[in-house]
Amino acid sequence: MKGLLVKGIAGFYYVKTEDGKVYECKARGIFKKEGITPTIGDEVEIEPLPDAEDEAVLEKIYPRKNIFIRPPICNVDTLIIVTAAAKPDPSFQIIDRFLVMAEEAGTEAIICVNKIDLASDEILAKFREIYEPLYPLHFLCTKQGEGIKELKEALAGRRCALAGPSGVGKSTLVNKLENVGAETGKISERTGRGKQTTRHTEIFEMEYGGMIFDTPGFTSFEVLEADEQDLPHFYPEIAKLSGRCRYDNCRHLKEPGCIVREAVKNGEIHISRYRSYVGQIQEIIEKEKNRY
Ligand SMILES: Nc1nc2c(ncn2[C@@H]2O[C@H](COP(=O)(O)OP(=O)(O)OP(=O)(O)O)[C@@H](O)[C@H]2O)c(=O)[nH]1
Ligand SMILES: [Mg+2]
Ligand SMILES: [Zn+2]
Repeated sequence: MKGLLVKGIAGFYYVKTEDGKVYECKARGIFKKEGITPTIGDEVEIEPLPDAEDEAVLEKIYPRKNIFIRPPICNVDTLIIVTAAAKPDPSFQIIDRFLVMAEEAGTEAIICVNKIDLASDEILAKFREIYEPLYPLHFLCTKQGEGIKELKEALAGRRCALAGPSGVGKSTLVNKLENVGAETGKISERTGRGKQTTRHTEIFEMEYGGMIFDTPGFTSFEVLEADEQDLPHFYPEIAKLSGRCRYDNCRHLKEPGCIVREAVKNGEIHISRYRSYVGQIQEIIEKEKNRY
């Protein structure tokens, strides 16, 4: 029977079949031997156990369109990067890292700035300044349902994954898109951060068509698989200038004749984005150095 892996907890995989029934599955040993981990979003083949109501064996995983390591999900059409305008304060660096993840996986990316009820005009203007030229940008007050209708329209028919730090309102957003009962939490008074309310990734099917993956909040990342040469391609505004620097292998750091740095100076590339790029490439260089 064909199905969709919607949830995985402690070695059990929950697979929803076409008739809407959910089976609790164990994976065949062969996957482990081959180093394959069943992943949320996988399209799979299951074999129900003869003497159990809703238990089955996960037999086969169909080829994946893409896969993310953290959060571990696959077959994503659109990555919805959620940030709060305040509480917790936004980090452009974290947003840029998620954007690189999306570029790397070859998915679309949408940025949602939530909690605009708590935001200053300055911060909203800053979001526009940095991201409007690059990616679709939605401003939301999820609590009051503001901006939800437009977002729904943009997401119809797609498999979307929510990504963003704890407490920005991902699960609240899932419930606003459709009341599916995703668990939500409060912001800590003391730290101003979220409390990691969502522990496990889960897929919710939406009535307007499409599906949403709710994921736990992430702010730290496994350093990219990407190497130095790849990273510039994951910043579209840098990729656009590809091949125009004096040196072919320009990393756009301190090399003379660098067109990218020129573009930062004259405002064509936003300084905030360039800072994220520099931070990431330095991290990659550092990591590569330590490998030898
Ligand atoms: N003021 C305001 N608060 C909001 C808004 N949207 C969500 N919140 C609140 O933010 C808090 C955190 O929301 P969650 O939906 O649990 O956040 P999350 O991103 O799922 O967090 P994790 O599951 O920990 O990753 C809750 O108290 C929500 O009520 C909004 O638009 N405005
Ligand atoms: Mg959550
Ligand atoms: Zn350069």
